[in-house]
Amino acid sequence: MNRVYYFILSAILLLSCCSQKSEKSSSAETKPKARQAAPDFKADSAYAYIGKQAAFGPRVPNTKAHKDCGDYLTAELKRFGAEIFIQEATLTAYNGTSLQARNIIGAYHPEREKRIMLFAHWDSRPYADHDPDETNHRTPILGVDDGASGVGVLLEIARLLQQKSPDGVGIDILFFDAEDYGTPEFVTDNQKENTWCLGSQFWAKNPHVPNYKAEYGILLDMVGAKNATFYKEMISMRYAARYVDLLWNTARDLGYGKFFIHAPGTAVTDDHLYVIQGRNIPCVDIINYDPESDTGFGHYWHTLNDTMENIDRETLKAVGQTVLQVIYDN
Ligand code: AHN
Ligand code: ZN
Repeated sequence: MNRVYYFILSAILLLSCCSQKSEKSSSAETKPKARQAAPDFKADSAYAYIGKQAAFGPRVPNTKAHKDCGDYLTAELKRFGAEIFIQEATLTAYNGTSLQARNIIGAYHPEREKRIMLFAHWDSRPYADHDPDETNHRTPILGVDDGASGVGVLLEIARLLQQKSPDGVGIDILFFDAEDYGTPEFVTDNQKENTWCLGSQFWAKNPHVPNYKAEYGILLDMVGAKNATFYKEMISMRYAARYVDLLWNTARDLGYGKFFIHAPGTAVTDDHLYVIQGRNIPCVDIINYDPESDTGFGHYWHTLNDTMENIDRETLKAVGQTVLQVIYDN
């Protein structure tokens, strides 16, 4: 009698356990996971912040436009309630030029241990060295997608963070300087390494907080162009695959799968590399990659055509909403 009883009991337990399990796994396969509420990313607002930066003109280190734009970005982060850290440094360019550079950092809940860092470069390139017209190769670019777009998306995120911060995690927004002063194509006798990303290289050696650490980082580089495609950048895949998947799966669940392509891209030397190497923080580079083009980037890349005309609110929305969802889901 007892044995029968136990047999039936264990059979019931086993069955209920199995049915629960299969229910769980099938829902995970078919339905997107339940999401935390994230604020609504306003693409118009990001677009306006990009236009503001573009209106200064090219933001090349050692120019008035650069200084004025740096002041503007600092004031905006302050207005959005972040704790501000300014890092000023004299950095040496590939040709020996001393660059008066400034990394601009805004921290939300700086007291929290668990952190996520969001970053972009705010300078623009001194050379249109990929312009179809060779006489433009030494002319500075406006850097609207290449620079201003990532910063514009992060300013909109900062505005939303002030209204409602995600629970249990502190967010740091970092605007790195002097990313785009790397050795130009027309210089052939100087192929020194590490001439790009000077601001992030400096920060990685001298973080704004001693022993700074974050769980992971997200770099936004060229995130505003119409019909942009974000492939899974190779350095990000190597060092931060689970965060790449988190972002790309979230984008798909939110309906932004046409921008976030589930396929590998190339490896790009970008600010994330120095954050990974210098601080051992896994980072993802969300960067517009065009597998059809010669450079791998948009047709306007490092040309005088990197202007507001290429910027599309739909792309800004896809990137901004995806990043927000990931940090509110944390
Ligand atoms: C190089 O072309 C070495 N790096 C691409 C990173 C970059 C430049 N992002 C914007 N401008
Ligand atoms: Zn560039």
